[in-house]
Formats: sequence, C-alpha cells, structure tokens
Amino acid sequence: MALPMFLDEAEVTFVSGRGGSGAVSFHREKHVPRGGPNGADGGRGGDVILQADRARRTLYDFKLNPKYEAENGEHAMGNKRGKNGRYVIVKVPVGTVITDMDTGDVLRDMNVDGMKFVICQGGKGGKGNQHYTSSVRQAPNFAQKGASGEVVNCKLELKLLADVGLVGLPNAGKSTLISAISAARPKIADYPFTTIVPNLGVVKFGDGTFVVADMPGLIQGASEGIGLGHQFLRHVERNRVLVHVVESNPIDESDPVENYKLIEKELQLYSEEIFSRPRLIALSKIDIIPSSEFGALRERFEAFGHPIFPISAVSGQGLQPLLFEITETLAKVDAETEATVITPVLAEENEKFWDVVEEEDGFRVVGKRIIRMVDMTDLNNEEAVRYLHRRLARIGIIERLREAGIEEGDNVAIGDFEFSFTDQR
Ligand SMILES: Nc1nc2c(ncn2[C@@H]2O[C@H](COP(=O)(O)OP(=O)(O)OP(=O)(O)O)[C@@H](O)[C@H]2O)c(=O)[nH]1
Ligand SMILES: [Mg+2]
Repeated sequence: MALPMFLDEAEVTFVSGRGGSGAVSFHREKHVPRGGPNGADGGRGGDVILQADRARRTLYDFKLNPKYEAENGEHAMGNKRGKNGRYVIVKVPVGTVITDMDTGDVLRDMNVDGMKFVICQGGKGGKGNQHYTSSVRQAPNFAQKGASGEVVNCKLELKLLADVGLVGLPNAGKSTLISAISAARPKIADYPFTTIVPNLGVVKFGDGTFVVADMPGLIQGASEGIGLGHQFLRHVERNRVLVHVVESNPIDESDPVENYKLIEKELQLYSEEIFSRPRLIALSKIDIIPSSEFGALRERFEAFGHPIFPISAVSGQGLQPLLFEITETLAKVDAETEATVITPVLAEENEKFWDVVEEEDGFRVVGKRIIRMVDMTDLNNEEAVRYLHRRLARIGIIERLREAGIEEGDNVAIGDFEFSFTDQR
C-alpha cells in the first residue's frame, strides 16, 4: 500500500526593495559661489530572504498572505547617504520546494532546517554626483538612480508529513476527532475498521499549524500483521507525537484500561523507538459516560504517567486543552532534535555576462549588469545619458553592435529602454 501523499501548495509574490537615488549636491562655503560636488549615495533596497524553519509545518499562512515586500532604500539628501531598506525574512516549512512560476525552474528545495535563500536581492543604491568628477567634468550635474527591486512569483510546494498520529482501537473515535479539529472529512461509522487508509488534516491552533493523521484502528496482533497490522504501523513511523484515543465507555463493556494496554503493547512490539515517542491519552466520548464513573477511570489512567485529556469530539468538550498540549509537545520535540544550518553563499554568477542579439526590429543588449546600468540612469538628464553612452562604449557594447551589422537609425533595446543608434565615431 503506497503512503498517501498530501501536497500543500501556495502561490506567493516576493518583492525586494528598490535602491534609493544618489544626490546632486555641491559644497557650500561662505564666499565660495559653488564648491566641489558632494552628493551622497542612495541606500540599498532590502532583500527578501527565505528561511527553512521546522517550527512551520504547513503553507497555511501563505494562503492568507500571498505577498511579501522588503523596504526600499532611502534617497540620499545632499551629502547625507540614504538609509538602507530593511530586509524581510520569510519562514517556510522545512521541505518546501520553491518554483519560479514565470520560468518553471525549481529555484530551491528548502530541505535543511535553518537554511537561508535570498530569493530577491534589493536594488543597489544610486551613486551621488561626487563619483562622476573627472578632469573634464568638475561639476557633474547628475547622479545615479537607485536600481529596481526584483519581483519573483513563486509556487511553494510541501509534501505534508503528519506530525501527530491518532492511534487506538477501532471505533475509539479517531476519525470523529480529526473531523472536529481540521477540515478533513473522513468516513465515520459505528462499526470497526471504518477507516482503511490514514486521513491527513491540517490543524490550526494559536499562531501555528500542524498535521494530524487519523489512523485505521489497531487490534491485538497488529504488530504481527493481524488486521491491517504492519501497514498501519508503518504510517505511525512518521509521527513524532502520538495521541492514543481510548473510548471511555465502550459499548462492548470492555475495560478502557485493558484496551489501552493492549494497543500500547502492540506499539512496543512493533518498535521500541516508536513506543518511546511522546504520548498523550485522549479519553473519548465523555458525553456518554456518567460523571460519577469518570473520576475513578481517570485515576486508573494516571498510573501510566502520560498527560490525560477527557474529550468529546461531538460536543467539542476538552479539545482546546488537547490541542494546546500537542503544540507544546511538538515544540519540545523540535527543541531536542539537533539542527543543521547551512547558509549558501550567494553566487555572483552571470553578473558580468552580456551579449548583443538581433531581433526582428533591431538589436537587443542582454545582461543583468547592463540592464541595471540603464535602469539606474536618469534618462531625462542629458548629461547622465551621455555618461551612460560612454560607459556602454567602454565596455565594448557599441563596438559589438557595429560588428553585428547595426546601421545608423537602427533600434537598440536594453531592458525597457529603447533608442535609435547614431554612430558617433
Ligand atoms: N457520543 C459520542 N460518540 C462519538 C464520539 N466520537 C465518536 N463517536 C461515535 O463513535 C463511532 C466511531 O467513531 P469513528 O470516529 O468512526 O471511530 P474510529 O476510531 O475512527 O474507528 P475506526 O476507523 O474503525 O478505527 C461513531 O458512531 C461516532 O459517531 C463522541 O465524542 N461522543
Ligand atoms: Mg476511523
């Protein structure tokens, strides 16, 4: 029997901050009409950083909030540098796979707790006019604009693993419990073995979420393959916390304590390791046990040393304390497992790459750095545009366009910017 896979998905947009613009400014001193340029640089835009966090268990939050933006860098003011924009850290469950929706590329598998991934980098701050002096240009009247931030539309996908398993005899009320605490709607009936494959449900409690699996009922001999035996116990292997659901007032008048011991024995025979995992006892159907009998029953269960929760999945009684304890127990289990943290170093790959490609109606210059150069130029400022032209020439782009056969008046596109070529050799 294949394990049922429960896929959680969300579509999310991440936007990094744009850089602040550099300033055009000149020293001012008494009796000096115009000093040298001292315009400062704009601040850098904030990055959006994804971080794998095992305390996150589902993508539920991303359905409520599908957009995350980092802060823009501030513009420079005169000779004062603009402040950098604040970055944003977005926590995703360990195991989340990030796919770029525009290209279909898998960008990252966030498979290690603590791992960080800069999904969009903040735009660089623009340079102030003090950077543009030269022997022939002592009073540059232009500065650089801040670079745009990046927008990345992603799909997040997560294979849900159940954090919590509901185990117990058939008819104990496991399926009724999961349907009361999650959106899962399994079949419920008053005969044993109603559930034949595990059902998963996402439970939202407090600030967090966790995943619960409703298991088929176990019976004596399950550890040896009786009933649906091993197949069910295999699912339990993935649960870090077990809630043992015990009918407090069984219709067959069996003893709840003996029923409890029977299942615990099967768990132990199957695996000592699973048996040693944290256990909560849910005494179910307390709406149908006379309250005079309940006290004595509870006392007998206390001997086992696990927290006890009297519940009724039908009336809702006792469910909140149970969920609270599950959350606390999961947090404890998390804290005990050692985390490996890897922080990948951002590759500056492809930064310097550029090329000229011929298009139907002219030529296009491609390359991240070149496009950014144009994006950061104040195209309304003639002096800035002349400066851009000289830089493009120095990098060799004008030469390459000539080699590609460009002629006077042909169209050249760089990013969103288009101009017609004039050969000023
Ligand atoms: N009065 C009362 N009845 C309940 C409660 N919870 C479950 N039941 C009833 O108990 C019966 C069995 O419930 P299920 O939730 O199907 O039990 P299960 O543990 O999932 O059973 P299997 O799938 O066979 O292992 C159904 O008739 C439920 O309506 C409860 O809190 N109070
Ligand atoms: Mg069931």
